[in-house]
Amino acid sequence: VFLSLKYPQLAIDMLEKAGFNITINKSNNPIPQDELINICKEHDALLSTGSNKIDAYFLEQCKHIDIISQFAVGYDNIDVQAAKKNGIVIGNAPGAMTEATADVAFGLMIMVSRKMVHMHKTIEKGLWNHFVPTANLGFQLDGKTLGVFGLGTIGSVMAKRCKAAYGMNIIYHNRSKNQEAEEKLGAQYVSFDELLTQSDIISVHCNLTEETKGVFNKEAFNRMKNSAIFINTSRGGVHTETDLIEALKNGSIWGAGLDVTDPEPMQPDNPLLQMENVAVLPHIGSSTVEARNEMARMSAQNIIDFYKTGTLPYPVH
Ligand code: 8YV
Repeated sequence: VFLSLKYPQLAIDMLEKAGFNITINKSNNPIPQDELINICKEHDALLSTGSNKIDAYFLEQCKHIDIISQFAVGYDNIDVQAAKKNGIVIGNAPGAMTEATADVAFGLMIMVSRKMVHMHKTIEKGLWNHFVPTANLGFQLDGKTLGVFGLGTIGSVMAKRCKAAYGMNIIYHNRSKNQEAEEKLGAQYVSFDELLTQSDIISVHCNLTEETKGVFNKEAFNRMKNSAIFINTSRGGVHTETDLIEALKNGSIWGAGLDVTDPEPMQPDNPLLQMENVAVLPHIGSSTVEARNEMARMSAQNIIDFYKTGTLPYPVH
């Protein structure tokens, strides 16, 4: 088994205990695709992550691979159809980072509503001089309307936190209705346009697919409230960055909180980093000890069970 990065020790221990020979990329730098193809030629299984480009070319070159187990819930870096065509089984780690990612969305929402990143910077710049009654104003979140784009596992936990903490009204837009969330959270299904026009905060929790790529674009931002906050902790490709920058500059929306960008990493000269009502984090949704260990367990278990029983506990179909 090749481990494309130095994953948590739990994954290494589990695989070694189960008798696998493992090789680890200990550098912690993502391996360029051509190099990874050459390495995979010497291996039967790959423990991969979002930074590995596993496209049709890769899968054609590595069709001898039995299983690719993704250390993530998202697998937009993998061409699943091409994997199927080449008889390669794919697994992932759904649910491992649900709470951790919802916390980041929730935190970004508060950070943006009170301009916390900007406030921190003003102190660093020596600009905390005296109290000004009308300066540094954000706004409160109590009773606001949260619009969830993609009310699945993570979106539901974000909605649950917002309802419990702020009594928020929850609306959502999905491919299909989420009956459980409607019953438990009183969430109301709305059209995409209603989500845009009615939400005070929009939080994105969908997968990145051909359907969701760039849906938060100029048109969408123009439909949103001028006072709205846009939060994205799913994939940067779901919003169009140039349109988001424009929308923030011209006041179409009030603020934005991002844990994901396109491309990643974001460069330090990005104009978003200079904006008062913006908070950007370096894709830390799953960065908790608990989540990363669970991701390690699930992704290792996929490989172990596949060779033992022929089936995966966490398959991607
Ligand atoms: C990972 C994620 O940090 O699980 C996901 O889909 O976005 C994060 O947990 C990232 O994908 C690295 O693989």
